[in-house]
Amino acid sequence: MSLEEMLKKKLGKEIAAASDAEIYTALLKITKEKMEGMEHNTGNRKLYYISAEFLIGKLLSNNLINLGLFDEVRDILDKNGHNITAVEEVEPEPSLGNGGLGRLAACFLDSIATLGLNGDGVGLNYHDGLFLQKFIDNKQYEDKNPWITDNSWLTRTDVSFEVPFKDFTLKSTMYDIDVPGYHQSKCNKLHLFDIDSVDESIIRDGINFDKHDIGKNLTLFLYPDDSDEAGQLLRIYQQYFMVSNAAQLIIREAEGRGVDLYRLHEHVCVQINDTHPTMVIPELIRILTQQKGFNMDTAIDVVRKTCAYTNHTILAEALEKWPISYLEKVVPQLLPIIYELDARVRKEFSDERVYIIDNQNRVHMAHIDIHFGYAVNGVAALHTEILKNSELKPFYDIYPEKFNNKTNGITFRRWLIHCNHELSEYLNELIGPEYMDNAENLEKLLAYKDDEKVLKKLREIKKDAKIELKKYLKQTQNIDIDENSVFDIQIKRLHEYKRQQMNALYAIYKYKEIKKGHLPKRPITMIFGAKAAPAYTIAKDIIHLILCLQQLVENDPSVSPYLNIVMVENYNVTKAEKLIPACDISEQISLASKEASGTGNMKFMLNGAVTLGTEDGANVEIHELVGDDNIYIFGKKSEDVIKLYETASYRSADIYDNDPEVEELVDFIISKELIRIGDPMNLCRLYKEIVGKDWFMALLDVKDYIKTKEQMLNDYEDEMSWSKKALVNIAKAGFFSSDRTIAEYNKDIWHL
Ligand code: GL7
Repeated sequence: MSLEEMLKKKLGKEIAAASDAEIYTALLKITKEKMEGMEHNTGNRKLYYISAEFLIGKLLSNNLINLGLFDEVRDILDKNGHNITAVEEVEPEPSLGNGGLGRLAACFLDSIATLGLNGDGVGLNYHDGLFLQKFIDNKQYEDKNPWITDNSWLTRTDVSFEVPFKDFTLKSTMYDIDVPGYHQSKCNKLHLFDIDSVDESIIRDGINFDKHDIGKNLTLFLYPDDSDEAGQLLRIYQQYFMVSNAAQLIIREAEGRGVDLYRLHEHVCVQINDTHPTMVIPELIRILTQQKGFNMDTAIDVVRKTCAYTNHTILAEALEKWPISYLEKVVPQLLPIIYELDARVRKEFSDERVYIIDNQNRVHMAHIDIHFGYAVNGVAALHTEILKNSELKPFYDIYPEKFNNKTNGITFRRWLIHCNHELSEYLNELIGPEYMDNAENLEKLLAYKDDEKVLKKLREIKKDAKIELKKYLKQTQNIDIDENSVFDIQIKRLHEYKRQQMNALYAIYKYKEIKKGHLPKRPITMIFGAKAAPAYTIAKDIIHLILCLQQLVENDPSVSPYLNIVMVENYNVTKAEKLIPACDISEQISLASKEASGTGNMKFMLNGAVTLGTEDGANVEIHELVGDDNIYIFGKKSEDVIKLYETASYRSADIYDNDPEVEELVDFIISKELIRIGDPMNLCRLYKEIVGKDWFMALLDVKDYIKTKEQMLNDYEDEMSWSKKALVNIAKAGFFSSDRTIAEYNKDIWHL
């Protein structure tokens, strides 16, 4: 049967007569059936990628692309008066992740399947995911974010386990999402565990709920507020539920394959994505010793050869340390094992910095991973060096052979072929489709770097993407933007280290310049998108500042023709897919040493934006690849920043007091213009934070930042030379394909 006939049959009516929602559901069912018929990848060693987050985004188009059906479906819909973009709108986006870490896990699943490797994801089925962001009175409000509908990509399986907690046991249900590789005949799975008793009706006004009722709340939210003890306990419940299911699944599947558990490591490999799944180590040891007759030495030995750990951050607050008393309340069965692991470490090493349990009775999860796993990797070259030389130095001194770098990557299926059809089709025409299978082929584009026709076409494609974004913002937020302006975009989680506040100071600078009559050559559209963690006060104050600036500029006719500030509501994967193709200037301005890698930087580059960035994370590698002429670097280097922290010698007040230009920008936060629009409490708090603390040193780099951005805006006016920069960025992006990253993981760590 042809695809068109199948679709008609599923719909039970003519395609032309069906609604977009009906077509979406029919396509989902057809796609799911196709994937159900596909075999799973096989291999002697199987990977389990355990992660608290999988930010998979909408799946219809990507599955169609990978199955090789996208063009056919698009044509069938066109022929019948429908449009694939409108059909995509119907699909709810699962918000099973928070930022780069979760999106990375999703890109990795795509590449693992594309390389035909035997590997599944394991995580949790949060019904309301991360919160839905709303702006009311220029402030962020959080609402629940349900995404599971009657027809979804989830398939309920009959796999179920008993997960024992201190006071009760919960029975799990495993749901699967199929993960097809690009043009592959086989498939992998994402396993998401859940409980049947979860109850969304306990959520009241926004995202509040009874944190004690674990049988009802366990899989409601990703990262429930943990500013109190009940919230922290809930996170431990979630983590243990995730890893206990994972461990039981691993053992059951291994036994099912006839694996001798004493050789588990030869057949299984577990990648621990950040510290959230760390308890899988003591849990596996517990199962092997208590249920499978292993002695402690052997169990530890086998588990150590099975588990590997990825570190994604050097921020202390993100390296989890759970109080023993909390673990005692939730999973007392793990404590004898954790004590045993700690005792072994203490026996072998005298340096207390490598102990598992510290003198405040807290368990350092990363320390378990490093001692009792066989590999530790950072996510960009600079980040791994910082881990080895400062953050995790005592561990590197003990286990130099375990440390390795795996620079992050992104799947080109989603971040080029899907989100930017026009560009990918043009690339096909120009350099042939080989880059789709091997991204390094993008370099062929360099042959055209002085070809005016090509450069002009790239500029046209960018303009078309801007027009698309303009339509989308009008539709969704009733915001008008000018496609002839330069698009300067910063989209990422809101965090002080990412320095959205420094970008806001630039907006203030530009506003003041325009007020003085110094008009830019071309209007500037500054776009932000970011969610702030619900309990992160200063991050929310920064959102408030940006929204107030947006309103100020919008209502000032002497400024609005030249400057437009837009904060996109509820920034997510779907929005990123519309924003990234339209971008000229990619803002990657974290305080050097703090952004482990970044992956948005790679997505922008691939879509022909030019980076404005510090020497941080993967920006360093982008810089090396494109060369000085095709990136704008500013700010203090990571060595200098690390020294400033070590010597505790940074004082933002000194800069503020001694530099009238900086003072003027910062003072504007509490100016009468802004206080009239915003909430004085929030604005004053932010002002005081920047003058009195500025922990992530925005004032240190702000002047260099402004100068470099001005240079960039100037250079943008030379159309051909700017387009050439865009071309070089696209051509050099091949290195950042997650297929390359996964091939490296497989070669150096997984050996599947
Ligand atoms: C992150 C890093 O902050 C980010 O730089 C990196 O690209 C990403 C994937 O490795 O991991 N670490 C982290 O805790 N989150 C990240 O996005 C949330």
